[in-house]
Amino acid sequence: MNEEIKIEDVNFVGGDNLKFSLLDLDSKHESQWCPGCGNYGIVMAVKNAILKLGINPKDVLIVSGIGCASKFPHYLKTYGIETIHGRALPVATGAKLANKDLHVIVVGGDGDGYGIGMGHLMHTMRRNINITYLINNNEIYALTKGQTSPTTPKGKKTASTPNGSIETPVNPMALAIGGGATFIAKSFSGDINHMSDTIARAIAHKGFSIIDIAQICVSFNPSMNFKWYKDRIYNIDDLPDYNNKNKSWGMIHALESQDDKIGIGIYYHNDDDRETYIDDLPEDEKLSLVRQDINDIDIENILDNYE
Ligand SMILES: Cc1ncc(C[n+]2csc(CCOP(=O)(O)OP(=O)(O)O)c2C)c(N)n1
Ligand code: SF4
Repeated sequence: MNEEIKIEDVNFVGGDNLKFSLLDLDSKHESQWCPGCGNYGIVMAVKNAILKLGINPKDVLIVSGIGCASKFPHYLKTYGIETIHGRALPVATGAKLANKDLHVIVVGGDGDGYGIGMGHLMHTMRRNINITYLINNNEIYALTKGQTSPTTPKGKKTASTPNGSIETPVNPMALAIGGGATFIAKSFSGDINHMSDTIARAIAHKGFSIIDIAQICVSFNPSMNFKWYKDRIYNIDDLPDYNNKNKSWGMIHALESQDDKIGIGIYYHNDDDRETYIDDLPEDEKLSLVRQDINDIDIENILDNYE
């Protein structure tokens, strides 16, 4: 069973906390991603985060939807499940409720999370399910070859908008603050150190954590390349009044961060924001449901009601 992780104990720069190695996390599956895809860096960062936190890979479950990003579970030697487009969060919620000792990490694209899966995202945030959600946001539907997604910038020409998108994109950080997530961050697939540190903090957070990762897609969004991002990215923790405990601060800066100026960092982080969903479930109070003895449970009375 996992011990609770205390983020102060984590040595982010050295290797003192390493109990496992990168080899322990290597799935040996051949990659189906394009050379140069930002998803490679994100896999590396998740591995780094798991190692730095000293988590046993057997205690990790990675859940995804469908899309390029959703091939993620294939490339780490942890438990993993590739589910249905937009449905990763309900599956992850069920897994966490059944076994609260698992570190559940959900990974998917912006179409998966902010499009078809948006309803699930809102309810997972308000319930404060203690899982981590990574959205590999390449601002396009990549697997299906380049249609507009909910984060595609207005005016962008795509396979489905040959004259330019006429829709206003979702602002992920503002959405998450409004939705009640209790750890909200933005990172960049070209900055492995930033992602590793942010993902480790998100996993260690008690509550629902979401990281929107600006992800390079060299094949279907080639104009938004490494240099394009580097010219626009700034670190929000360099701002003189940085205060990630204050939702209003986070919201103001989330609304300022759009495609011409992209602020990476933690917008909001509060372990004491409110109870997690499982904290309010008496059945889950001591032992995970999967570890509880069900031999003495008699459901005959309940079943009788349905006769
Ligand atoms: C229910 C359902 N609707 C539509 C699809 C087709 N489909 C597969 S992946 C995808 C979108 C992929 O974009 P995104 O989620 O952003 O991930 P990416 O491929 O960019 O990583 C769509 C529409 C599907 N597989 N299932
Ligand atoms: S199409 Fe884009 S997102 Fe998909 S594997 Fe290739 S580079 Fe990555």
